[in-house]
Amino acid sequence: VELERDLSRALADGEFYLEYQPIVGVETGAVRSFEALLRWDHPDRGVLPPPLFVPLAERTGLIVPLGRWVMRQACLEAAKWPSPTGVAVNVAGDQFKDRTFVSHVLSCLREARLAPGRLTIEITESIFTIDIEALSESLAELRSYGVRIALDDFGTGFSSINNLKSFPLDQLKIDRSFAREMLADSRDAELVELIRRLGDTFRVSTTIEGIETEGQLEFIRALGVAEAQGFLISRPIPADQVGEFCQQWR
Ligand code: G
Ligand code: G
Ligand code: MN
Ligand code: NA
Repeated sequence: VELERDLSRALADGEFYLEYQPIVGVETGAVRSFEALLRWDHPDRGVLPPPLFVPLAERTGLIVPLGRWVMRQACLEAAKWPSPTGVAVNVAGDQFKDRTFVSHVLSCLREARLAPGRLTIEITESIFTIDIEALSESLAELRSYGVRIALDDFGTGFSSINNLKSFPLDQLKIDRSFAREMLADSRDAELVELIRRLGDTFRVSTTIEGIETEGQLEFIRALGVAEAQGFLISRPIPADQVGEFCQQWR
């Protein structure tokens, strides 16, 4: 209740900021992109992670202005990175209900002078509960400009493989729960391989989250997963460290 009141004030007061977590190519080790992760520097409670306030923002409708702030900030920051390093931005379903969503994304890209191909929009499967027609129209329009679409947390929730067929997608992000158990439980390993093959079938690339050990990285290399994200590579870092990370990485 308190947080709810604070939330509407926090945006105006500049209490939000983004951290960035690198995503690397598994074969080359090269940095491909960074995922933007929202943080709220609350004056009394300290830094709060998204699960503590994003659901609240969704309930109160503040997710629309907050999401617009995230998109603009991520594009402006990414434009300073060495090309063609990309940026991935998480977008909640309700943001698509905003009729100006697509034009706002395009205006952020234009303002930042960021090539659309350097932006990936991450959606989760919970998004499929909203108006599917309108959603896929918006995604298709963004894609026609070169923006990439990733399906986040894949393999959890109410996955319907059918969504892969009817949805304009470029990337599947395999949920980190699979990485966690993969070396211990052969069923998880087989699921990772299955998702990678689904990716081949639908011509979308696969990224796995939650890679924490060299062993896990070796393993997904053998399975042919294209990209990796996780603490082994780096925790999320402040925006002003991204340039340096790119320079000193390998
Ligand atoms: O930052 P952390 O690793 O705690 O992220 C937790 C979750 O919050 C992730 O699932 C991520 O998708 C979500 N998240 C992070 N940043 C944003 C954002 O800007 N908007 C939305 N809607 N979700 C975000
Ligand atoms: O929900 P989404 O997957 O978009 O958010 C990424 C979240 O996962 C972030 O909160 C980030 O801090 C967390 N994360 C990223 N890499 C790892 C990892 O290797 N291990 C664990 N346990 N969490 C991770
Ligand atoms: Mn994500
Ligand atoms: Na995820």
